[in-house]
Amino acid sequence: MSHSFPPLTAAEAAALIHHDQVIGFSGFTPAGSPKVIPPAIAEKAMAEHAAGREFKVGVITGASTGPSLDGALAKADAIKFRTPYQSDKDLRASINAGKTHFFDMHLSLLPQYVRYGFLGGVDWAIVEAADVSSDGKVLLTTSVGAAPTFLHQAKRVLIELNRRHPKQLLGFHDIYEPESPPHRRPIPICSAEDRIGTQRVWVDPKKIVGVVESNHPDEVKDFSPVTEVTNRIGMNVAGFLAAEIRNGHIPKCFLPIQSGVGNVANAVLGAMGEHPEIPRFQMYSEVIQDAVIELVRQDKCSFVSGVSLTVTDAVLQGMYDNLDFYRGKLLLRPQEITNNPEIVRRIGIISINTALEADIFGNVNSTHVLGQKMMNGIGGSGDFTRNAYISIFTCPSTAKGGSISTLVPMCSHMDHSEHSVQVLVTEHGVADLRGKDPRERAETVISNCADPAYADLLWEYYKLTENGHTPQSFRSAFAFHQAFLESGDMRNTAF
Ligand code: 0RQ
Repeated sequence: MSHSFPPLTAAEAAALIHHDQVIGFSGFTPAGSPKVIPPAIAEKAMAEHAAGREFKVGVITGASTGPSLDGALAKADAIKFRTPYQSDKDLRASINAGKTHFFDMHLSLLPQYVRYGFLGGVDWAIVEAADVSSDGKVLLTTSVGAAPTFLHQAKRVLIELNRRHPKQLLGFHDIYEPESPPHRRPIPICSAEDRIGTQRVWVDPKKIVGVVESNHPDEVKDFSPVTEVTNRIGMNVAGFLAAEIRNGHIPKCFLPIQSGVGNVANAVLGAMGEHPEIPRFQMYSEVIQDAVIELVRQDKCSFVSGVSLTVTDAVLQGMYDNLDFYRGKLLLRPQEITNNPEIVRRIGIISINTALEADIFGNVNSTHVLGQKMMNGIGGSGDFTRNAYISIFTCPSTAKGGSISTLVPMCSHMDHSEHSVQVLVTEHGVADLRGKDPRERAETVISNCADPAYADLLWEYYKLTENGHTPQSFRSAFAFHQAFLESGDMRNTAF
């Protein structure tokens, strides 16, 4: 072992954590999150509850995590508050039942919120590492997220040393934390592959209380297979971007791509890889999913900078067997840098994210099912959309077997406004909203993107009122949602 810190069992580590403390966990998506200490904290919580004592902790991470962290702690009712993003079904249920305080944040802002003390102090950083040296140099595993900030800001540190990850990961991370204003300097990234930081995070070794050994795989779920609908969405995005190259809006050398999370995003990337007119491209993205690795393998993607390697275990093992192939083609950075508005605007990112619903005027809801239930969170979609060279949102035109139209008169919750959303894409087509007024946008969205089962209803809504720059009817704006609540099907909408 290269370190000289006290070896601890997960239970011994959990015993050090007390009620009401705040923990910054590594991990961005399940990639790189600790997986043996959190279940032990959950067990401690259950024992404390059984003994009639309170036990809840504040949980801050880079983004979502997996069942061993969010799932175990939510099931144990051990989470006092949670930020900035989640996707675990048990945690989601607890949030939507009003039991867990969740605040949904732009991911680029999280590290500086912690650094500036907006969230109070951080008692513990619990960080998964591939290696840690006696002088406190921490080699992170499959994500960077906000781990450097947690390591620097926390009073005490626990390391989960995961032997699954090779020490040859050294060189795949680029660790850089900006100064706080007024001392902040420009972040010197002008191209996706620019390296500006260190390979490991340095932490004061006196803060490291102990090291817990682990051999647990990242808990990345398999993607749903590409369907006819997601494939058509992908082809529509690729076709739109190819036309943008042809008409000179995008330079022939192309621009870096950011792609969101989930099944739709995975399918879009696959389609881009196959389109003959899309040249070899770079990605400056957040989550590196399976489809990206395939694009790198095929040399369609020449370089990818991201926050996390959120790939399924088989894909990760394939990479580890051939790590030198990926060296120099892939870099993991803190979310504060990857999602940084300054860099997104400078390097001209084409952002492609998925919407839950969009309205005919181009506002987008990424987070709330029927305006009330939290799905995952805004994640990085706002960081990229607001600052992109071209911002694209994709979604199937319907959900839940056609009973929900994802295109509605007015979004039931709004994450991205008409001012930031430039292009909407469904399996039916592309609505390019740039340079259009609200009426033109509505006409384009309904004509090009709506499902035929809903187009007439959307036209009917649009024609309800002649008034105003944005023709809305207060009485009917949520008639689609109301019809779903009352009958389980938006096709029953009556104005
Ligand atoms: O539910 O599987 O139970 O049927 O929502 O929908 O179509 O599989 O989409 O997996 O791509 O996820 C927006 C959630 C999309 C994701 C969201 C139901 C639908 C299905 C999932 P079922 P799909 P995806 C940077 C970018 C925010 C964060 C972000 C997300 C389930 O992309 O969390 O963009 N984005 N980050 O049936 C009710 C609707 C619905 C609906 C879909 N209108 N009403 N249910 N569904 N539309 C990366 C990071 O930030 C980490």
